[in-house]
Amino acid sequence: MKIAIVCYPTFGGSGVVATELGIALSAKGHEIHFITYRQPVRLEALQHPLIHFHEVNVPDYPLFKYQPYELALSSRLVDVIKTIQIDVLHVHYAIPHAYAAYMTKMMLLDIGIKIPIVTTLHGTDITLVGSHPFYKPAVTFSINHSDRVTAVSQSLKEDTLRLFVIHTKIEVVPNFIDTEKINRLGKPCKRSLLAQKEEKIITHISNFRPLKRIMDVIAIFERLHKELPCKLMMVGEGPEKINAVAQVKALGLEDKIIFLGNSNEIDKILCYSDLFLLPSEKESFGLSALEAMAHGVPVISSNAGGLSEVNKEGFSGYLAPVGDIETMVQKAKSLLTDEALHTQFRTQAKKQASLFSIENVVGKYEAIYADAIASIRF
Ligand code: GMT
Repeated sequence: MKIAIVCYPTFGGSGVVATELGIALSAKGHEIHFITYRQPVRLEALQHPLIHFHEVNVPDYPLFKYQPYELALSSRLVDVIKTIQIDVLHVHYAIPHAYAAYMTKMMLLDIGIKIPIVTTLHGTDITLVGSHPFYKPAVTFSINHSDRVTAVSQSLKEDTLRLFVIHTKIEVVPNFIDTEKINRLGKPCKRSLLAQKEEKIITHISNFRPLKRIMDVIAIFERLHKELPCKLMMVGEGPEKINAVAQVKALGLEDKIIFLGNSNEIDKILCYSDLFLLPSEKESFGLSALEAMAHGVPVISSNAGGLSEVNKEGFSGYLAPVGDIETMVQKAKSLLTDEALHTQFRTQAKKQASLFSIENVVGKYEAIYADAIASIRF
């Protein structure tokens, strides 16, 4: 198949999922065309002869207070789909991608070309931004006019049906991870680069938005470090970072809490890690938790959204209600102070992650594409 993929090219989970999916599909012989405003961060240039990247440029015009990205995207989509004779268009994150996809479909129909649209809902496009009254009618319309709709967790599917009036079937296709690739990575890792031998390494990775509850991460660590030697790796960039850095300074923990910024070395960092923290207020899936588990890192998370579908209580880690720092500290302590238990959870975390292995998921998307293509032919 010739598949066009639209996503955000940033470090966010939806862009990572879209990119890894495209790479996996190309390995199965499909021709993949990424169409976005920048090369996706996890996409290496010239990675595979079947992978192509088409940049969307939005010309600056002083009359516009807001530059019309959807217009530029749908025009570029029309151009690429027509020229390359794309079979199916898969858009990740509803806003504004599903909306631009619908306009693309209509413009192509006008010249006699039919293109099916598959929309994957990722989380905040539904639970936060998409349900805002300013966007809701357009998001509802775009979901209802997609040929196939998928959600990355059962929880997100339920949120979508609760927040919008949807009459299109939503299929749950969970996020995935290339467990084989992780197993192939070089070990042992050089954890001495980050911490002393006796120090446990705790990691948090996110986009530092308020819903990630960064202050909870710091509060949990502050309590833990009073009881055991440890260090905290904070990976990512975002609006809460400035407050987090100030809080770390106020607590005098600058030498224990390290801010690593956005990183392309997530595999290395997770290889060094003993525990992963994700106390989010909302989380449709929690891809970073899955990545940690695939590296054998147990997860202490909140039980928000789809996290309980990913992190299995008492097996790959522990879950607690949002804001329940006390429970998270106690659970983290129990894991980090009991060598045998920690080793057991490391193994179990990997086992739980293997349920989300890429091989189980790529076939589902291929079937959805084939179904979407068939649906527009009749
Ligand atoms: O976590 C974010 O805020 C970024 C966002 C994104 O669009 O990349 O993540 C969402 O999609 C990820 C991939 O499907 C999920 O793993 C995240 O749980 C989800 N984030 C939220 O629901 C807050």
